[in-house]
Amino acid sequence: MTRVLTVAGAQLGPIARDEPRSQAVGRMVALMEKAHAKGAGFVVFPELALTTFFPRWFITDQAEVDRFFEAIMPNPEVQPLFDAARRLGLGFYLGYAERVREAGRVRHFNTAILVDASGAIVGRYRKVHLPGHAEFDPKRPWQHLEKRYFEPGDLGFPVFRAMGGILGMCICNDRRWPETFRVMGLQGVELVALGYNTPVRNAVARESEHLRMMHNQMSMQAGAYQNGTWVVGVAKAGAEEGVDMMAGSCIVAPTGEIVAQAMTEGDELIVYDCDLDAGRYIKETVFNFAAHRRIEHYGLITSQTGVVPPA
Ligand code: CDV
Repeated sequence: MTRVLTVAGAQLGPIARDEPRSQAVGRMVALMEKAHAKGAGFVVFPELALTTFFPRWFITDQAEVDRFFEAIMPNPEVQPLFDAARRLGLGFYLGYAERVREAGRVRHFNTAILVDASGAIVGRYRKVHLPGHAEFDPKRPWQHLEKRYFEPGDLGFPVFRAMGGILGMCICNDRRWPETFRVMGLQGVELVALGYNTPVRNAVARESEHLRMMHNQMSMQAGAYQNGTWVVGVAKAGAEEGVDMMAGSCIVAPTGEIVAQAMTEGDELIVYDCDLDAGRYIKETVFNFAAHRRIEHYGLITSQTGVVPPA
């Protein structure tokens, strides 16, 4: 018996700085309805899907920064997403800026949640690999201040039994780090959902658009193949507040092949029937971890961050 989960990647076009949550949520519910009409059971939205990608601005007023964050999830403005999940029988992955009071202080995370088809939050992930910088950088045409506005995630890379399979999450820059996928691979992950906000151009170095798209795809394809898992990568795309954001949302099979890909830079749905057992033969042969991993040689990966060349 096959375990097929029909998955939709719900790419979003740009969201303006002053676009109200209700408008973005309305666009997302429309995509959920389309996904349902195409038989999908799970929808993946981008990173920070409810607002514009605000880390591109240096903002000193914390109250203004906090306007991009959600202090409660769900809250009345995003409730239509949860209602649609229940009404349509659709699970979803949602990236958003999380503001939470924990351990007696206010904390800020770049977060994704997994919501099941009953509209219940069944998983949470907080972005581990925060790119960019913490102070204003005058050399950049736009800023990337994730290290200013967020703390690194503190939940690791958990996986969840949901939607009939073993699902994991990561967020944007995480996809470039093989450790992200391997930690989930070691928990038997079958589908990794991820959202991204990636500028088409490199803010600090010369790098062709073609190369940047290649790196985007290559990271997800390698993560998929090396762990025998589906990967669903979904963009916030198009010209957002003067910065061109990469599109190319895609669904990658456990073989590493891209099986569905967005063609536009706007709101667009891609759909594929993902057989959650399709990666089993990879997990049992070339990437049979129990048979082939040599952990006695991997110590540097968890004991050292930067490069230490030989003397
Ligand atoms: N939102 C991101 O994490 N973006 C990074 C950019 C800055 C390179 C990414 O890895 O796509």
